[in-house]
Amino acid sequence: MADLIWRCGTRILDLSRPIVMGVLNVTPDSFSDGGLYSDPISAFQRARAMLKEGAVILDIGGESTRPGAAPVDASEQIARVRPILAGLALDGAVTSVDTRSAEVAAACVEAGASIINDVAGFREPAMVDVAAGCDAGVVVMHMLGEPGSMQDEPVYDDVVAEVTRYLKGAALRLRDAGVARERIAVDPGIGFGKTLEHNLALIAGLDRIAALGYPVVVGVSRKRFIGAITGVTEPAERLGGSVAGAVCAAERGASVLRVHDVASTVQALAVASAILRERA
Ligand code: HH2
Repeated sequence: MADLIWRCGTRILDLSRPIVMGVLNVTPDSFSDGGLYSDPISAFQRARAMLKEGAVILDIGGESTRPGAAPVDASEQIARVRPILAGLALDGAVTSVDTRSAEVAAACVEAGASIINDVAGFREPAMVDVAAGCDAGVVVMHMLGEPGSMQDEPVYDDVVAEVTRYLKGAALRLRDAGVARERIAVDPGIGFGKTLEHNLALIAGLDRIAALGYPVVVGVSRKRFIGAITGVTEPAERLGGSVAGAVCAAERGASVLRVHDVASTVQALAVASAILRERA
């Protein structure tokens, strides 16, 4: 995938090597950084620190999607994230808004967000309309059901085949609506309606998703499946597992790694990429 690019508004991202998307949750209840960056000053400081550490994209969310999280209405999400996105756009940063709401996505693109990251996979027609009406990049993620119930015994016959088919169909619907192919990235949605085995199968089978030809975004950072494997209960202490997951995902074809711990992941990916290039 040496010539892969991702067109995000006026920015063209070079994905010939894996890049890092830093996570910034401006929420009180996100599973690992909830409450840490709720005020704009600490959010800006965190954003700038992640850029310094090598993040190419900052993904900013005003609603937690952890299992069982309470929905946040559009006006509250906009109030939380728009000032941060607008300020970072003035700095020239590439930003992404993490939302399932068309109203929030539209307001944030207008404020300067370069990417719409929809964990609901653009299943809402209004989200497709927003994407078609702007030139932002889009992340189409797979989620089984809704955050409130997605972890209630998720079942698949062949998780990799089913997620790949879903992503292919959702991307085609966006293209039919007028979203250019080079604006679209796909994401298997690690932890979104998946058991530990499903998550492992998806990471191991990422090459099948990458074969669709779209850049693949993957978020394993600090997630529950790392705790299930290692016994580490505190999300912020899952650095080693998160970095291992990011490196394995990149080796299987992921181009964008969505992470909380930017510096360690950037360093690990640089070394892994150098070794993999030598092997090639
Ligand atoms: N994971 C989370 C949120 N958004 N977006 C994409 N594209 N891929 C992911 O894997 C993904 C995502 C969940 O993590 P986090 O934002 O840290 O937590 P919370 O949803 O509790 O705010």
